[in-house]
Order: sequence, then C-alpha cells, then structure tokens
Amino acid sequence: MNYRFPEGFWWGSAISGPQTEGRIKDDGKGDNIWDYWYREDPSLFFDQVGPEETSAVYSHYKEDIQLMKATGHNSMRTSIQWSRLFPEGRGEINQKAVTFYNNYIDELIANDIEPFINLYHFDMPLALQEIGGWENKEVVEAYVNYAKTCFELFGDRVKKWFTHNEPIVPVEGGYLYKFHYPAVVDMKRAVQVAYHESLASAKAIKVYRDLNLDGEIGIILNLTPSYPRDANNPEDVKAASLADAFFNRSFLDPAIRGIFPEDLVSLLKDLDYLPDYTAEELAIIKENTIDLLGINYYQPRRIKQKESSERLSDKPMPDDYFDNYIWPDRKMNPYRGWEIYEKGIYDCLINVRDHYGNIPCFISENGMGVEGEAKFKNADGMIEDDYRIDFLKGHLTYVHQAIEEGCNVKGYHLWTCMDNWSWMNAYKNRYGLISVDLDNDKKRTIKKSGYWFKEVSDRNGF
Ligand code: BGP
Repeated sequence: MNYRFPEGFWWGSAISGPQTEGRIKDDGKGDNIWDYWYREDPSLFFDQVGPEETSAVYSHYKEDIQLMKATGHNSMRTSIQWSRLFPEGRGEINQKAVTFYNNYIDELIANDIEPFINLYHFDMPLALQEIGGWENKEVVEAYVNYAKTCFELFGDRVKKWFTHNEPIVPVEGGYLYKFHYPAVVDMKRAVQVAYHESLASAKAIKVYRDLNLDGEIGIILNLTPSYPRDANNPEDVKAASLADAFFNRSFLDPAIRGIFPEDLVSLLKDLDYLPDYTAEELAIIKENTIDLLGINYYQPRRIKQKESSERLSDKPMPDDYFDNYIWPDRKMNPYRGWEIYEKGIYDCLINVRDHYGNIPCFISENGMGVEGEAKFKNADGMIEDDYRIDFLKGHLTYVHQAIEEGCNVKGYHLWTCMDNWSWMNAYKNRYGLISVDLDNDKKRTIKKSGYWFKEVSDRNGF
C-alpha cells in the first residue's frame, strides 16, 4: 500500500436534503425557493427535471444506508431541509419531519455510519424568501430558532454539525450571477446576504455552545485557490488576492478568526457597500468561531489583472477587479467544464495549516461530474468509471501529502454517494459512487468506483 491514512480517518460522502430526499404526498414539507422557482419556470432546469422527486431517499433511506455501507462509508453528511422541519420557515413544526430525521439518523448510527448534519444547503423556505431571505435580519432569527430546534431534537446523537454549506454560493447564485432564486444582480444586496449568513452561523454556534451538548460545530466552505497568471507580476498577484478575498476569505476569516478581511472591507467601504451591521453583531461573530472546517474543493481559479477598465455592468461587480485566465496547460473535466487540478486540494490544506491555525478540517466535498455515464456500463450493468477512480487517487495522493506535512485533516468525503439532483443542472452531471436509473424506478447500482472506495476505506489507504 502506498498511501496509508491516520487511524480513524473519516471515509464517506456528502449529500444534501433538497437534492436527495424528494417529496411525497402528505409528508408535510413546505415549499422552498427551488420548489417555487421550478414551478415558475421549469425551462431553467436541465431537461426540465425539478426538485419534486430527486432520488427519493425519503422513502428509500434504509436501502440507501445499506448501499453506503457497501461503499465503505464510516461517516456521511446530509442536510436537514429547513422547509421540511418548519414548512413556513418558523412557527409550527412538521412532526413527520421529526420522525423522518430521527429514523434516518438512528438507522445510520445502527449501521456504524456517523451522521454529520448540515443546516443550510441553498434551501431557503419560500415564506422566508418572501420577506427578503438572507437580506432580512428576521430571517437570521428564524434560522437561529431552526438551528436550536435541530440541536435540541437531534443533538443527543449527532456530534458533528455544520451551519452552512458553501455560503458564498447563495451570494453568487442569488445576487450576482443568477443561478439561484431570486436571481438578481446587485453587489450591495449580495454583501448584505453574505454578512447575514456569517452572522447566522455565529449565532447558531453560540446557541449550540450554550446548550452544552457533547459535539462539534463547524461550517463547510468551497475553497477555490486563486492562482495569479504570473506570480512575478504584482498586478496579477493583487488581482488574484482580491478574488481570494471575495470568494474564499470572505467566509474563511469570519468563520475561523471572527473578523472580515481588511482588504475586502476597505474595498466595500469605498463603494459605500458595507452591510447594515451593529457592533454587537460583530462581537457575536468575533466570539463564536468554528471548531471544525469542512473544505469543498472542485477547481482552482486562475486570475490575471483586469485588462479593460470598463465595468461589466452599470453597477460594480467582483469581476470588475480581475479577469479570469485560461492556463494553457490545464486539464479539463469536459462534461462539467471545470479544470481538474489535484494539487489545489493540497494548497487549500496548507493555507489552512499556515494561515488559520491548523484548525481541524476535512475534505467535505470533492468529485467529478460526468454526463452520459450510461455509455460506460459493462455487460453486467455496472458503470466502469475508471476516470473517477483516477480523479480520486489523484486528489487523495495530495491529501495524504498534506497530512504528512502536518495538516490537521480528519477525513475525506466525496461528492457524492448516489447520483442526485443538482439545482439547475438537475441530473445532467452524475457524481455518485452509485448510479440512479431515472428511467427504471430509480434503481441503484454500485459503480466500479464504489467498490474501489470500499476497499480504500477498509484498508484505510490505497
Ligand atoms: C457543490 C454543491 C453541491 C453539488 C455540487 C455539484 O458546489 O455543494 O450541492 O451541487 O457542487 O454541482 P454541479 O451539479 O453544479 O456540478
């Protein structure tokens, strides 16, 4: 064996409630922004497939947990759907949701799979979006109440909690680049949303600590290391550093250090774009930082200095400060259109070691989305996804190197366990260790990578 991982390493995958559970009649779930947006305009979604059914884990969770076992999971992350537990986002609790999540969590534990629970995965309850979503402080309060309810209901058994998954994504998708509802383009509003997400996270952490439960709480951030085109060109370096401030440090710094990055704050101040905040809120953010960081890594960002001084729109945008650069040597995942750069995962981990106190962390998502995987099926109906195995090996080799060099990495979770519904991309790109056949009653079949992953987990290395 070439790469052995530390004792007790977490092997598993991540999923989310809205992407997997599905809805059935009378389950009591309320609408979230995805249910609403799909109803309003199904043509926005790949093949017009909406969030209604997804992979139907709500009904299949027992069978799915057996498949997790069969693919080597000793841990897994999912998210509670806020709109399942509180159909209106606040107020009355849906008891069927309590029963479902209790059963799901108990079944995981009974099968020796540790549940990691995330509280927010892009799924704002519609009733709360109607009053402004993350732009409104009332929604921050509703979130804190929802978080507290989850800790009280499930915190006796769940020992790892996460306040958000990729909080920059609702900012980018909903308020800058139009791939989440409400799909507006307004950087000032985007800043308010980002600030409230950090505030909500800190307030939930405070509530969690006040409850004195035995467990840890963290956040999941998607880190995109920003590489300048030319490390010897100060303008490229500055542009890359600003991209890093917008998309990485904007959440890393408040989550771990309890403060916002100075360069970003001063840029926003110059634009008169600072959010509505109070000194008391800043103190809450300062005092309530995370125990554990989840890192989602998919692709790097390659940056060069802005080549034209013209604004991209009549209002400021982050992209007014840098240009994206296409590295001629890049290796692509042609299906998703993302660069594959294995060393990026190592650079993220070294950054956390050197600049964020080597806080305990784990890879909470990393994976390869491929379109049309059915063509890789062998005679027995198994998808031979050797490309995914290569992808995993490439990244795990760098995770291993980071551990050897002192990074405090506790585990590796792949995106994802079973093929699932992915927002506007719906079922376009498949990421799973297990395939889901949408034309055949959502039949699950373990892919070659699933058997490979099991072996790695059993041997704690490869
Ligand atoms: C991550 C999200 C996941 C999942 C994944 C793949 O950013 O946390 O929810 O969607 O990306 O996304 P896509 O299907 O767009 O490639």
